[in-house]
Amino acid sequence: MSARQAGRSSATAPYRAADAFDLERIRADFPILRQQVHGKPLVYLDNAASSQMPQPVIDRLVHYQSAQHANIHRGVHTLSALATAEYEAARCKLQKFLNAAEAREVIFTSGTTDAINLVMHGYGRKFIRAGDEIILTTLEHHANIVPWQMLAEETGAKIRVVPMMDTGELCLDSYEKLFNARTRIVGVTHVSNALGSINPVKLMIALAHAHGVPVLVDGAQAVPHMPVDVQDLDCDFYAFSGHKLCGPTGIGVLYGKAKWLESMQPFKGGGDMILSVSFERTVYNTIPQKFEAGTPPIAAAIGLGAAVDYLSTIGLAAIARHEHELLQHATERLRALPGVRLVGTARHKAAVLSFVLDGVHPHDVGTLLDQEGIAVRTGHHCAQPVMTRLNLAATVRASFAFYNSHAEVDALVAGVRAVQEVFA
Ligand code: 7TS
Repeated sequence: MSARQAGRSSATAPYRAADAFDLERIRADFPILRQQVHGKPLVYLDNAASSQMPQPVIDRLVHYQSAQHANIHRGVHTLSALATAEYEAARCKLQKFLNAAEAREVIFTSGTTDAINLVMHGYGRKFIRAGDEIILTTLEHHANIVPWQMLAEETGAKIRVVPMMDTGELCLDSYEKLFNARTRIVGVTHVSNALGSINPVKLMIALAHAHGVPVLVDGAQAVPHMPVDVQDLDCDFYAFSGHKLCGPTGIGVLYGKAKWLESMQPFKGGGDMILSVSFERTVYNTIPQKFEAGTPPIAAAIGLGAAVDYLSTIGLAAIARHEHELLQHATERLRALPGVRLVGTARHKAAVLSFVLDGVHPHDVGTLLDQEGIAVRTGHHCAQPVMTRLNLAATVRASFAFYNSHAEVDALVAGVRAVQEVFA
């Protein structure tokens, strides 16, 4: 018997069913969704920027802070041992979530940006020299462009860019032709944050490996929406953020194959990342500690562990199915409106719908939708090369999560029609 059948309030019974997708029960787990904005029920469609946190994750953070907090890896006292065990247990949850071969391949970072910068410093500054080449794609978020530009400027390396078609799909023929003996790394986003295109990363990784080149996948927009298996993908690095995954801000993950992480130089120096220090010689710690200098965001890591537990209970496959239905519904309804142009029509897409309205600036659309309680993002989405390629300065972007409903999609469509009437 479910909690609801038993007459309990769904707000006090976190989602537990592994087999049935019960949207009402799921929504009841998210206190923020009960809010009103400008007197209207909140319709939160800015999940690509940051997702919301369910009560079990909030509760886990409160429990940690109220009963378990101490610094980790350094105290013999009980609380320090407990906090250390909980932090390392969170690492094991992330290992399982990604199907990484070993827990030491999971490095806690402050987010995707930090994880990519770690690869740039740890791998790039060690292995990339003048004249070497870095392959990126047009679809990258600035977080997977700017660090590599900094490295290119410092070393004299070159950046080569995989072009994109009008649909928002990468030109794979061109990708293959970019490889040569100087190619040192490929950086590719799994899912485009601006358009939602799902890139064929498994194929792209296999092609890179055929040339002996490692691949960094930016998974910030993929892990919240589909099952990800890093061993199946065979990626060398995989980066993502906790706050897009129903977890806290200030935490993220870099998965790296042990053979790379072991051969890389540390990114940040300090406590915990060393085995011994003298003014003559410092010996670095083994992985993962080698890449986790200083006191890490302990509570946030434990919160992220609780978030992946929560998502795994619902199931990423079920999440992907529900979000796909939402995306299809939104695509059909918005496409049917005269004066609306969808931006990004790749065959394989996840959870993101970008669009523009004839004669209305995206920022005006966002501001008017907000008056209706509807949260969307407008602008270039930190993916300016995508906008430039499509001759756009900005789009309106609705991005969905598993807790969104068909009714919320309908509210968005009604909101867009109301905006059009204002500007008619
Ligand atoms: N990579 C991708 C693909 C992203 O979508 C983002 C954030 C990042 C990297 C950076 O993540 P952070 O957690 O380190 O900031 N994307 C967005 C977005 O689409 N709207 O706001 C942030």
